[in-house]
Amino acid sequence: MDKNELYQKMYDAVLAGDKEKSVELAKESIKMGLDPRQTIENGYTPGIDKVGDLWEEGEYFLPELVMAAESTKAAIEVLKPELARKKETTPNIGTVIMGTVEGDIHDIGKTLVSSLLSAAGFKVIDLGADVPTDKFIEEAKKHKADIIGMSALLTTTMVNQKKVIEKLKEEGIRDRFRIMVGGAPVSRKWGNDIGADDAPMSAMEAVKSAKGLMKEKV
Ligand code: B12
Repeated sequence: MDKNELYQKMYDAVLAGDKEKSVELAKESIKMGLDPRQTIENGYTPGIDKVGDLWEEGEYFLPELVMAAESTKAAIEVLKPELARKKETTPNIGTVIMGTVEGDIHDIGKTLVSSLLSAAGFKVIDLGADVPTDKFIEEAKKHKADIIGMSALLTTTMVNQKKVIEKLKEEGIRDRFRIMVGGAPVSRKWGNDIGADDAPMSAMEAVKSAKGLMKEKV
């Protein structure tokens, strides 16, 4: 099987919500020596994106969405150690606090961004999903974070990214941190409007952006 066939099978497994198959294919990609980042971007991400479209079109319902999400997450779990193994030699090029904002349980994109940042040499403190505004700030202070990353997948929760930034401003510590926001409904314009430093559109872009923000910080 060549890599494109494998990517296609990954896509199909996510669409079918077949967790076992999804995991098996992730293991296969490791055996084949494929780059785990490429595997995620070319196999699993297109799958979950398509599931989103099918849901929007009314073809898929919540159980299918959940199964597809679980299949994607399980595959990423298998690939995580591979990502870590490929970590560049420079230890801790910066500390990132990452989480999905309050009221929002979507965590696939956020976890992907965390994994890739950590593979690129960042120390990532992943707070998980549904993270209260104050928690972002407490943890950023505690770990002397360089960057705060916030994910939001719902138009109703995006506003909580803004709340964190406003709270930081109120405390007079906004400039201590660089701030990245992301998630499907987030645009560069939104990032700009709420006073974030950047709003990268994908996990790959997030890595580039984080490296750039670290340079700016010095
Ligand atoms: C999977 C999924 C779910 C799963 C989530 C499982 C999980 N553990 O995450 C489940 C089934 C639980 C779910 C629940 C709900 N969902 Co949902 N879900 C999705 C779906 C299909 C895919 C999201 C996803 O994981 N995409 C794949 C990842 C890789 O992409 P991503 O998250 O966009 O991340 C990439 C970039 O955005 C970026 N990025 C992401 N975060 C960050 C952070 C930073 C700092 C940076 C730099 C970059 C970055 O990098 C990532 C990788 O490239 C989307 C549809 C879609 N196309 O987005 C709907 C979607 C987000 N869901 C939606 C809705 C409405 C819901 C529910 C409210 C449904 C309900 N009625 O209960 C609940 C929400 C409950 C809650 N309180 O949060 C709507 C939101 C509509 C809106 N405008 O607000 C969407 C858009 C579907 C739709 N078209 O209607 N959902």
